[in-house]
Amino acid sequence: MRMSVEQALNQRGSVAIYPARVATGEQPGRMANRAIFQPRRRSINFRTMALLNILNYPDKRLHKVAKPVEKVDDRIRKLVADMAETMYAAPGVGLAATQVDVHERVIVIDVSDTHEELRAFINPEIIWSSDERKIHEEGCLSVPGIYDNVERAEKVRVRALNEKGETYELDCDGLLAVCIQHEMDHLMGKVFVEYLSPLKQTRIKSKMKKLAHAM
Ligand code: K1U
Ligand code: ZN
Repeated sequence: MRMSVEQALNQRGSVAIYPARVATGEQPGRMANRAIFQPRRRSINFRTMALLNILNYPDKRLHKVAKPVEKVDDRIRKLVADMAETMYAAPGVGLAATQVDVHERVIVIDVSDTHEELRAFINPEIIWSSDERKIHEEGCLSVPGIYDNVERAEKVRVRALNEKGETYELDCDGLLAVCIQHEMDHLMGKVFVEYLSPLKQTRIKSKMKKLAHAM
């Protein structure tokens, strides 16, 4: 059964970081299975949570480079909560702050079927990538209706801050690895269609512009 946003962010409105596969000192490339995160509570009131507007490609603001978050405070926790709600409502499995016109290094991801694995990545860095690469079909909430294959590292290790401002590391593979690389591109102002051929990009831009005029 899927979790609601209210359940994913717990009863007092906190961003719940559910047990996740996290790095526990193993060599890069080995997936660790020990959970070190516990759900935790913060004083964000859900009643104030908001659905944010997602920018559509080819909006120029999607090409802005996000700045590091200076302090993980209630403003950032509220942004994480709003981004999570927006991602679940879309629906999607990830969202970068760039896509909601906030140019700070914040990402939310939940690749579970049940909305039980919401993760916030604040000031994320990829600290290791596998040499093995994999082609995966990608979509993007900023390019609705367009799906295409992109080749990326099969596995990555990410270092980021959580919503408490604590540093953590996470080994990612499968859809999570694809998604974190896709979202980190957004923070650098890059949209996945930019990996496609110039002809495909032109067609996608024209389709998106037609869609915008029809709305
Ligand atoms: O960044 C985004 O726009 C979110 C994007 C993340 C992503 C998905 C797949 C491959 C790479 C990156 C999406 O969530 S697109 C929507 C989507 O994939 C999805 C929607 C509902 C259920 C499952 C997946
Ligand atoms: Zn995207």
